[in-house]
Amino acid sequence: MSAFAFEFAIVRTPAASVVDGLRQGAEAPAYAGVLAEFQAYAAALAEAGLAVETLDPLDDFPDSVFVEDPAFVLAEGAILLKPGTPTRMGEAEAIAPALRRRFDRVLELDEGFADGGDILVLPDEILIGLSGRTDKLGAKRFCELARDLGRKARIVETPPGVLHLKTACALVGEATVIATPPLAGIFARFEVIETPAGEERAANLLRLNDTILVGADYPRTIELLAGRVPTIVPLEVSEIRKIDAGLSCLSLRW
Ligand code: CIR
Repeated sequence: MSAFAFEFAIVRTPAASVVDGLRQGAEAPAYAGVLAEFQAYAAALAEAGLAVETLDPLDDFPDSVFVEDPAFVLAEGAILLKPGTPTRMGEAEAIAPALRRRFDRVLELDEGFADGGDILVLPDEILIGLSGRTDKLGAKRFCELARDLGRKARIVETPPGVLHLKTACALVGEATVIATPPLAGIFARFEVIETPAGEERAANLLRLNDTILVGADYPRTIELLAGRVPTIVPLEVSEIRKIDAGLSCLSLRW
């Protein structure tokens, strides 16, 4: 089963409050810039062949544009997660109606915490990374729920200081991943493209059908990807990067 064949996506327009999104750095993003990056991203999903549903902005939740974190979806069903940080905890409830409209099976993480940014779908298994947002209890329960949806899942460690597992790795092809050097070792059965020094953030790219979306500021990574897929789409991420985001977190895909 391909792990990057997608037909549908859900995205959420950033609210004006996105400028107050959680961030480790000093500089807040500009709203107009985040909106422009979001719009280009949504257009790229459509261009890659996905039917995109856009949800309304939620001003009460500054980080709610990052729909990947409060839920996890597969063609077989969805799992409502429990974001592991106080300002994002209400996001799962906020996205639940959209998922219930689209999926017959919507399971719920009822123990611990887990963010979707920590969940990487590979062709033969799903990895969930322990992080500042995903604890052991949540990860263990996620693995059980994934099994209920017919998938094998297991827990891995996320390197210290990295927000989410997928901040530092992504699937590139059936047998190829990209990862920062500290994570390269967990992908024993894969060809691993290591991010060039200074381009670690490029690891949060997105393979969709025959297309890879990648941050435009990472030219050496783009060179390493050349020829691996028919279409590489460099996207501006300079504003969303200020709130610690990349390209996977802006959508749910199935
Ligand atoms: C946060 O700290 O939760 C947001 N500012 C960024 C979330 C990025 N999500 C992701 O990579 N899956």
